[in-house]
Amino acid sequence: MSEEKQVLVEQQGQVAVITINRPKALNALNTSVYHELDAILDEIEQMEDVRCIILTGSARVDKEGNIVPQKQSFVAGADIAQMKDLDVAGGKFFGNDGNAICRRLENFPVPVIAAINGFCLGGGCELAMCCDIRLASEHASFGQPEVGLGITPGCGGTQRLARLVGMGKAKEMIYTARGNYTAQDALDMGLVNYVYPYEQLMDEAMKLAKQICKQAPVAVALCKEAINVGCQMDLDSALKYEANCFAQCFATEDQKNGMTDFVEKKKGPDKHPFLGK
Ligand code: CO8
Repeated sequence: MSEEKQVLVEQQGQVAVITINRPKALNALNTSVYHELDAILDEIEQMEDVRCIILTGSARVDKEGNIVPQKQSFVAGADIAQMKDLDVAGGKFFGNDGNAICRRLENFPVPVIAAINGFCLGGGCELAMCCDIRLASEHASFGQPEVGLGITPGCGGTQRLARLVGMGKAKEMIYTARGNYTAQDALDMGLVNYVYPYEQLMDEAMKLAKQICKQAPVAVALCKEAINVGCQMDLDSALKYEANCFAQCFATEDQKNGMTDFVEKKKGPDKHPFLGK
């Protein structure tokens, strides 16, 4: 019998939905999840015309086979059982593996939306923070519980959280190890963009993804690059970087068609679709 995949991918039109699939361990991240995720990103690069990714966690069912929204998990952290016996070299290896995949996702040439359907803790919160946009179910909970386990965050938590929510809130979350920040708390601090009832989360993520898919894909990719790279620079250098991205768009058919359609007042079926050229 073939082993169950720990990461699943399904193409729905121009959207690839990636699902971390270890529901019995609340989708905790171990080395094989990282490697499977990496392989799936290779696969997506080969897929025809994927313009957006949604990343979510597999649903957990109770003994009666029901999905209880309060008990769901996006990713409840890195796998504590796997980390328990690591030494310093092992810790470095594990951390490097996780960091490499998070960085790949962060710089992937199409936008990634995290659909946070439940526990979003430790390495799970770090994974979500690599995504471009985060949506949460109203029962999701957030936290960086690492210091309660005797470790620091190891996959960008000390860096991306501070950049996203400010140093004060990041330090509070990390130093207290509280794992029960609510979706509303996450919304208030800017960690997520929107909160939806559990049942609506994937539909809303898909709606947002489709809205992105309708835009000129080269321009979207260049916006992602300009924001990610520019935010690490001083403003003058970042503006030069943006100007270069802006200029590159004028080599695309999508710019020619998009602007011609506007000037000629073409709408609906008369309008050129954006082809990513
Ligand atoms: N690792 C391994 N197994 C886990 C994890 C985890 N992070 N979280 C849950 N599980 C397992 C449980 O052991 C349990 O397994 P079993 O059924 O075999 O006993 C199963 O999932 C279900 O969990 P619970 O019975 O505990 O479910 P509850 O609904 O009662 O509780 C909680 C849910 C509150 C989420 C609870 O499971 C919990 O506290 N989990 C741990 C959360 C945590 O501390 N996360 C941070 C981990 S450290 C980390 O992420 C460091 C990141 C560093 C990055 C490294 C770079 C790669």
